[in-house]
Amino acid sequence: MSELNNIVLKILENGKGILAADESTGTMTKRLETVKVPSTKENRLLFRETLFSASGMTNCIGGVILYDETIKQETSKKSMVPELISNMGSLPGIKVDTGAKALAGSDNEKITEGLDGLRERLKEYYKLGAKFTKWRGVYNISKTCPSKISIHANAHALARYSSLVQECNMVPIVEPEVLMEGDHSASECYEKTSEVIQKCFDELILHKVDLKGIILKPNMILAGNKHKDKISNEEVAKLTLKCLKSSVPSEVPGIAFLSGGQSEIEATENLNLINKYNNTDFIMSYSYGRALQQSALKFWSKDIKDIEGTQKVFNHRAKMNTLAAQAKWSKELEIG
Ligand code: 5MM
Repeated sequence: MSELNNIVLKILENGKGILAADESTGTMTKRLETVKVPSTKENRLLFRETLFSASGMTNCIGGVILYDETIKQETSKKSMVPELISNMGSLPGIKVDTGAKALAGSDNEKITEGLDGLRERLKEYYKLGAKFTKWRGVYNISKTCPSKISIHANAHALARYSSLVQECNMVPIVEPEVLMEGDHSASECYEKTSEVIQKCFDELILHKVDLKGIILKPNMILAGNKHKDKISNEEVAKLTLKCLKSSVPSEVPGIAFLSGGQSEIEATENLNLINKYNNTDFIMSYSYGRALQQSALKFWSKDIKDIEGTQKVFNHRAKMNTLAAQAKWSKELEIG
């Protein structure tokens, strides 16, 4: 088994998932503003260190995606953040894209940037302890979107990124996110997500990426948030499985979903059903940002010194999602 495949299996073993704590400073500032905490370097570190040192990290969180600022920070106990994560039994990872910018030749669509100088940055992150990386391509659904240009350009960038990451002995997380914003139906989401994922794999294969050494981070199949009808959780799970079964090559060892604006419970319940009906060989787990941090952030904002209380809230969410990754979650477990 390759070294990269071992890393994937370690991150996703026994229902473990990924904590996406890679919000750029702009996004983290928005998150902190919603709970009225000033977005200083110190506060961003304090919240993140609180989560990274929680006991739930050891049994539930196989990997943490960091942002450039965080991977270079020193904790209150004077260790570097990646060392803290490793000591908790998890693996440190890093977001390496530099954000989604306006895509020339297309209206209202984005292309993710960050390939220039990437090889050098990867070497630096590897030295800082990163074992895996993340790059997110973002697509919206409308009458004309995602356009062929956006599907092609983002797939190409994801493949060039993945190939460079594997050259540096790290696992690339490949994240093509079809957004849930809009009035599209679930079947439109199904169709567009399938097209986007298939194109990503065409490019990954063209660029000789070892598919056994990647993690795919897709969206679930949902109706747009402005669509008149919501589909049931059972339908979400079945459509998501159908889409991935037909679009993802069987060599891929693991899939870790993004939550994409679903509520915490919805993201957990859908993951549980996906695993209940999983008729594939893929490990199906989570790589949640908001759906792992929302309640903890709200609790923490009331008293940023209440480390223990905040960790309790986070541990609960991590445990619920790890149970869901093994189809062992039920609503009753949420109480108490
Ligand atoms: C944690 O948020 C990441 C976005 O950061 P920026 O937009 O600031 O670059 C994002 O890529 C995240 O990893 C995924 O979308 C998953 O997060 P959610 O909240 O959708 O589970």
